[in-house]
Amino acid sequence: MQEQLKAIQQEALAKVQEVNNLKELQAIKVSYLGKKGSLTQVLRGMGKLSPEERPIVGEVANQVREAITNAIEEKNTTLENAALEEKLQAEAIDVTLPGRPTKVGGPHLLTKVIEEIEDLFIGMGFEVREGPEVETDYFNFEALNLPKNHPARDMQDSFYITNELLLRTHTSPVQARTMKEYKGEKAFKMICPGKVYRRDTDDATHSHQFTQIEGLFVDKDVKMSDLKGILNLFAKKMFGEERNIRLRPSFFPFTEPSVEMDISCKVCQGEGCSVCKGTGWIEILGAGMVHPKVLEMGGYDPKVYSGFAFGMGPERIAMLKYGVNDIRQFYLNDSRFLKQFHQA
Ligand code: 2NL
Repeated sequence: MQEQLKAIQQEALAKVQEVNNLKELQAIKVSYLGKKGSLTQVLRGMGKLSPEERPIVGEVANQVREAITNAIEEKNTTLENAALEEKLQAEAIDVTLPGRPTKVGGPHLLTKVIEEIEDLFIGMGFEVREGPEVETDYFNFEALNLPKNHPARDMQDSFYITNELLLRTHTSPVQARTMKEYKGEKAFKMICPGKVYRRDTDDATHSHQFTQIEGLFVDKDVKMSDLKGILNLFAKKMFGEERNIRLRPSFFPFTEPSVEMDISCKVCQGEGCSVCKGTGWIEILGAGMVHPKVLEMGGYDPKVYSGFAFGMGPERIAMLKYGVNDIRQFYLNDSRFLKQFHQA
């Protein structure tokens, strides 16, 4: 029996020596040490031995079991280490590889132009105010002298949410709200930049959503010459000291009188060219003296207070200043367009 045990040990150790994966090693373990393993089978026969032989054979059996167990454990460690080593090799990161370049963004051209305009007016004592984009019919139209039957309220022209709520069609309601807030007592200068919405078919010069900056100056004794002086300063700071302005008569329901302001064409210096369509002038904004009814609805006594207001489209200002030829460029998010202005 001792010989049988020695033979089993030799055979097992040889097999363990040869094996080179964990699964086969496990199979070997089972085939020798498992319940039905060959070593176990032999040990079962020990009952038939004489009491003298039993401890001797028992000791040998234990030595054999220990030898096989140790060999398997040792091999197990070796194989596990090898597997780990292989995994580490396969998953190694080359820290010397250069990283992927990150694209550095920047403020949108429109954002920059709006901030540029804000800075100029802040420098002249104007405060910057914002208001809701979903407006009441009252603040968007009524308070601006656009009564119930006015064509600008048409479902064709505006995004209505209910009969009384709509997406604001201009930023003027922010100004109407400010007049209410100042209770007809406080003189103030403000501008209000923001998004506005009109039902429109988008093309190179139209967008159903665009931005506006409006301004309002209310005080005792505000005159047309104040309007002209401040807007002239704005035009020169924005487009260059060599530019001139002119005011042409116009119409807006919320101002009286109303004007449109042009700047002299930079390309032809007033001679007339294709950019200014032969006129020498380019329109940049609308303005006027605040209509007495609008002052009154804002809580200001038009016999005591007067004011001027203006409105411009930052997209148009940006298109003229930076040579953009299609308003849709501002909203397409094409990085080839956007990145041209990261330094501008
Ligand atoms: C334009 C013309 C304008 C105003 C906006 C205004 C606001 C109040 C009172 C009076 Cl609360 N006026 N806003 C006045 C004249 C012109 O905008 O062409 N905008 C793009």
